[in-house]
Amino acid sequence: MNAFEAAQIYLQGLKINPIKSEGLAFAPANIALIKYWGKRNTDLNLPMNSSLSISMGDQGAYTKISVNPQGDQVIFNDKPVFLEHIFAKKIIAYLNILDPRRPFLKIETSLNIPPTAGLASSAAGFSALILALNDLCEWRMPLKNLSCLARLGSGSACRSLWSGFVEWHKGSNNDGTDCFAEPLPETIKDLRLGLLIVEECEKKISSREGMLQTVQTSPLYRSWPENAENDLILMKAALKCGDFEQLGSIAEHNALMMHATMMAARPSIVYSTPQTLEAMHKIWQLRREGIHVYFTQDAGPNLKLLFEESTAADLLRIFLDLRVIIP
Ligand code: 2P0
Repeated sequence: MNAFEAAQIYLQGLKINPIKSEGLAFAPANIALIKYWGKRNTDLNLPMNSSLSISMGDQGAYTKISVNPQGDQVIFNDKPVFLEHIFAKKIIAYLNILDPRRPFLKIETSLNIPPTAGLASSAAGFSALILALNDLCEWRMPLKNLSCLARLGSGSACRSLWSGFVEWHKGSNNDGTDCFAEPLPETIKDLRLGLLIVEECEKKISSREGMLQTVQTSPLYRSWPENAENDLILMKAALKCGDFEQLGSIAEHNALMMHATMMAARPSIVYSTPQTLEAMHKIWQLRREGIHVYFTQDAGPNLKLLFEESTAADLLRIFLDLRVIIP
C-alpha cells in the first residue's frame, strides 16, 4: 500500500473539486508529551507507538487555498516560494497524492510560531492545509479521515486538528485506517507552556532521517514502543486526575527516554547542545528549590517548559526570553 492508495481510502471517492472561491483554515502547532518516534510504515507515516500531545492555543498555521488557472503557486508568510524549493515541493507532492488530476492551486500559509523554536511547523502546516481543502471543496469529511489525510503529509500533523490534549492511536491495519488522532476531554487548569530557545539553529538531522536511523541501528529502540505505551497509560491517568506534577514528570521522562534511544544509534543522534544540558540542570535545580517546572524536548536543542500559571512570573524572572503560551 502506498500513500496514493491510502489517500483514496481515506478520501472515500472525494476529489479536489473546488466548490467555494477559497478555502480557509487555522491549525495549532502541537507539542508531544508522549513522543512519536519511529515508523512501522514510512510511506504512510504509521508510527510504532501511540502518542499524546497538547496543542498550542493560537500558535500555528493559517492557510488559504484557491484555484489558480495559471499554475500552482505557493506563498509562505506573504512571500512567493519557488516551486523547486523543498517547502513547495512537499506541498505539491502532497496535493498530487490526494488527487493527481486536481486543478492548479494557490496555497497561502502564514505561521505565527517562531521558525527557530523547534516546533514542528509541518504539523500545523499540513493540518491547516487539509482543513482548508475540506473547506474549499466542501467535503464535510469526518475529522477522523482528515486526521489520516494530515498524517500522510507529516505524522504529527494528525494531532493538530484540535485544541487541548490529543491522542494519536498507532493502529494496526496496514492501510492506516485505524491510525488517527482524537481529542481527549480532560483539561489541566492553568497549564502553561514555555518556549525556551537555547539556540536558534537549523536542526542538523530531520525527524524523518532521525527516526529511520534510530529504528534501524539503536539497540535501545527495541524497548521504546513498549515503554512509550506504558508512559501513555500513566499520562492518561494523570490527566484524569488533573495531576500537573505527574503530567510534567512523565513528559520529561518520556522525552529523555526518546533522546536516550537516539544517542544509542549509529552514528549517534544528539540534538542537545551544552546550552540544552545547562537549561536541564537549571530546571532540576529549580525543582529542588520547590519551583514546579518540567521540560520536554523534540528533535532540536530547545526545550519546552511545562508549568502552572502561578509559576509563570518566577520563571520569566529566571529565563528572560521565555515565551509563555496558553494552550
Ligand atoms: C512528536 N516529533 O511526537 C515527535 C517527537 C519530533 C520529536 O513528530 O516524518 O515532522 O513528517 O512523520 O511528524 C516530528 O516528526 O515527522 C515529530 P514525519 P514529524 O512530536
